[in-house]
Amino acid sequence: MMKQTLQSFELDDELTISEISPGFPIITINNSHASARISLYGGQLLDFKPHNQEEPLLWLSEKGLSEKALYSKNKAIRGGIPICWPWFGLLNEDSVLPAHGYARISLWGVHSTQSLSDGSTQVVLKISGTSTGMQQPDLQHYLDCNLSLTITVSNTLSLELQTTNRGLSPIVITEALHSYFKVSDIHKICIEGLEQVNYLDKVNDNMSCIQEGAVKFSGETDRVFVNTQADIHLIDYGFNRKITLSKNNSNSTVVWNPWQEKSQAMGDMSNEAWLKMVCIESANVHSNKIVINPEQSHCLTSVIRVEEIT
Ligand code: TA6
Repeated sequence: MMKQTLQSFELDDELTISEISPGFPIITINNSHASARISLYGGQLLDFKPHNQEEPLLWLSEKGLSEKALYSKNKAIRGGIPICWPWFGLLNEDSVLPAHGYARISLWGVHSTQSLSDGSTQVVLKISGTSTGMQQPDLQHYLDCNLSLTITVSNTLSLELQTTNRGLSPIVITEALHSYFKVSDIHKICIEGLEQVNYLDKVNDNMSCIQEGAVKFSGETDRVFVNTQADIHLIDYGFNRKITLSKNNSNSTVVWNPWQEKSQAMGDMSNEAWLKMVCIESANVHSNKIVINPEQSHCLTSVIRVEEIT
């Protein structure tokens, strides 16, 4: 069968495909509701901005564009929505395998692009276990997986990450849509929807804690909330907006800000970046890991919308 060229997926001015640097194709969407960019490297949404918003919803590191640190093979792009799959964090404590798995450091293929009747644009990206860099014998079971990401860009943003097990044995995965949100100032935000939820505190030896009130930030924060399906609200008093993150088939939510010292030690974040971002991730991690039986699928979904604070 003839391989389709990337250009054949373009939709006039609504969706175009170009290379941001050699080997890094980017889909650019501009429809009547919003604009967005998606990198095929990582299957990663980079930007999303409804036309009625002054500020983008997602944070993307500007550092590296000139230094080539942001777009380099075997390294995840810092910002937007990286896909953590088939594991979140380290595979196990002393693992030397890539943190957050292989999906975010693999080149995805375009399966389809479509202009929907309500003016939104839908893109389906795919990758198979064998086309990621996974080769290690103990990862064989993941090679039989197919992964599909459906992104729908409207005045809301929807992401559906579907894992299908084509192998003969059940597989276990952990996963996250590692969304980096742009904020006015980390001191001027709070996160609602996690009150009284149990979390593992990664900055405190994974201590088990209970969230009292809204999440507010005054230092490094890395919390894995378990057994929660609730909608999350990111209230930003500086931008006067509320971002709501709704999820499906997700039992964990991760909240992360590296704070000053860690952010400055990271080569792909500028010194002040920690003030302008927060990660809120729809996930299935730790005790919420997912088992997928042969010929079965599992679909993690996240929908993001924004409104003014009234
Ligand atoms: O989701 C939070 C987290 O797991 C943190 O522990 C932090 O290290 C972050 O992800 C970023 O990980 P990365 O591998 O992209 O540097």
